[in-house]
Amino acid sequence: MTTYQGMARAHTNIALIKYWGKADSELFIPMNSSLSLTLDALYTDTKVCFSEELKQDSFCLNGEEQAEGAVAKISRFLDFFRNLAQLDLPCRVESVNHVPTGAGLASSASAFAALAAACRQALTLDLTDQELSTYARRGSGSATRSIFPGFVKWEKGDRHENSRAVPLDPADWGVAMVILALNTQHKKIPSRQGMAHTIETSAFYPAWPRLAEKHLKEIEAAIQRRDLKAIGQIAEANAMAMHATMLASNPPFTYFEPASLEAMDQVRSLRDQGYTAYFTMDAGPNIKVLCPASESQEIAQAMEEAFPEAKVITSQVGPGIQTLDHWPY
Ligand code: 2P0
Repeated sequence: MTTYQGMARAHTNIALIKYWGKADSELFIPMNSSLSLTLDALYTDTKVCFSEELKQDSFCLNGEEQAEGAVAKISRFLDFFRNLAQLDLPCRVESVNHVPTGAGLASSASAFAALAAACRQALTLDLTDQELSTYARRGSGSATRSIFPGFVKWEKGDRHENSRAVPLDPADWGVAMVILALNTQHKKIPSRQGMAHTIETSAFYPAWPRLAEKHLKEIEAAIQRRDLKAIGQIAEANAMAMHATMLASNPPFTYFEPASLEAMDQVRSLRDQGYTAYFTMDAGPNIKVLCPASESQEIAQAMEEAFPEAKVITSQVGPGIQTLDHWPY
């Protein structure tokens, strides 16, 4: 019986320079390069088993068997690896997402990075981490960056092979992030759909790739000199610029909710009190606060007091993908 098994863990990442818009939606080539911080607190463990004993692909997430649509998406992704290994075996995929339930933080970034790493291990594929990031990208753009630890750049490239992640800095100099999960009931627009609509209709979109590339140069210089204040200022400006492109689309839409705006105010007020705290926000209402690790507990406490309904998660910087030698469940 031929069976190939692999297990891997990948952590999620939060973009400080955002990816918003695809130049090629087939290949997932982005309109601009982006940059993120990998987080320790949120991750996905994934086990794959390619076997001739199986009849078809299947996918179990957090102990729940997934429906046809979700399996089809996974199957298309597995095909990249089956093609590389030149084999045609069905695969069983099991994943456990370590994301607090109901926090509105479910992420495809750690999911596809873990799946790609598990496939590489199972099929003993001769792929570097950088090459692996190009495959992770084909599952979800943000997964490209979850292959590496710390501050990671996703170079946009112009074809499959060169749209890849580059590790910039392990961020092991006291960087942290406090996540304010606002857990609202509002149904969000999937980011894939949101970015396509923004490109098609937003009068502000043409300015976005240029601004993002400028922010990227500035933030890379700030990372190099370990200037967390400058990193935070650039990240905050970049997030707001991305959200502005959506406000200027037609019909307009936004991920801002009243609580998101209140949380931004809270971060500004923490700054007034002397904290080095800067926010960013993605395709949902949650606010993430970049800060020094030494201030993260006090910032988290202030957030908990201001938003008693929310879940507050303090995260250190996360590692890159890891293979697992046993399945911890
Ligand atoms: C980012 N986001 O850079 C940006 C900021 C959301 C806002 O990457 O279509 O789930 O699978 O490539 O990666 C979310 O988009 O989209 C995202 P697809 P993805 O983190």
